[in-house]
Amino acid sequence: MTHDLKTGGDRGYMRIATEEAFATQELIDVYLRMIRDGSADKGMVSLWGFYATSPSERAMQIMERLLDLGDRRLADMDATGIDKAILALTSPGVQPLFDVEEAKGIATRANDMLAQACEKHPNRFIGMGAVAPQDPEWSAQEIRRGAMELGFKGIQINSHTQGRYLDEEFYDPIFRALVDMDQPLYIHPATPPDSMIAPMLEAGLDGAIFGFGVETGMHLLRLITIGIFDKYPSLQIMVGHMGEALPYWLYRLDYMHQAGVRSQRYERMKPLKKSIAGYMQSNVLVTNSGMAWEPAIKFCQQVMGEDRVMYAMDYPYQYVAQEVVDMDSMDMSAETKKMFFQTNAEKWFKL
Ligand code: 1DF
Ligand code: MN
Repeated sequence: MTHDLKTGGDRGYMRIATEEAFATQELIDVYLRMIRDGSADKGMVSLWGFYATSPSERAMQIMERLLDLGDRRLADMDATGIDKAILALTSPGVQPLFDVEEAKGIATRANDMLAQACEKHPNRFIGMGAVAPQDPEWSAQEIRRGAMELGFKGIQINSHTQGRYLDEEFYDPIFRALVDMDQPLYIHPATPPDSMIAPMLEAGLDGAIFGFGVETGMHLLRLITIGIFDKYPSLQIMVGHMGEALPYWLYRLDYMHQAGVRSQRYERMKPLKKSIAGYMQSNVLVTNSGMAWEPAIKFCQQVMGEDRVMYAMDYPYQYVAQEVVDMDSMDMSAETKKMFFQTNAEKWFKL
């Protein structure tokens, strides 16, 4: 520690944390049911088999914190100087559920509960809605309800839905609704689908340590390379964890993408209006959830633009006060630091 953490802007900026998770008990209960009846994928068994049943200190604390949308969470925010939290239903949300009516019911009730908490604490909580991509038309309606009735500022989708990716035409209603409502999509990680997870799981690399980022970075790349931002030039997509490694790869991605387009090696790989780096600078936003690391933050600011990098804690998964102190202490102009902690989130979430 080098200084005390207080809310209220004593360092010249408010801290807005942009990838903060909550859960509802009924969602956790469904995960446990799916693990028990054998219908859960390997990733859910690994992730929620751990958090929802482990007696370890980490798992117990995270479960308690996830389920609280009131005093406990506010006290934790106060203790770490977090002025506002942008909250979303934890990963993988209702996306793994096979019963689509059940999925929609749980997402609706989670959205209603979140909206209530935001209404009760309007200066502290901001909501991003949950959808059930299994039913894209319903999800589009729920995006509209979130924006027009619940006060939500975007939606979060937890990467793949049962091994399917949002670049499929099937999911187009979701993008149409987001663009109509002028709201961002936050693509949050999930454990990789069974088609991808085996060698990661074997080595303990399936979760937040690596599998999350690889799978989510690929998801965003699939959307970019299908031309989602040529189709919807105003669309903004957010990803956490410092861009899920894509910023560091940009040179190679663009070189190989352009080589692939020129040689017509893949039918799907069509010419785009911009380079991949170009889209990262006009349509992608990153947060530093889980990556309290000054060099990575500065690198992203350099390659994407200072207005495209935002602060996130990833509460309760990475509730670490020292990381907030470290971010406060970054060697960065006061103006840029305020963008990072506060004004970029205000701008892109339209707070
Ligand atoms: C973990 C990390 C879990 C993140 C999460 O949701 C999550 C974890 C289930 O450490 O298991 O959102 N994260 O974003 O880094
Ligand atoms: Mn997260």
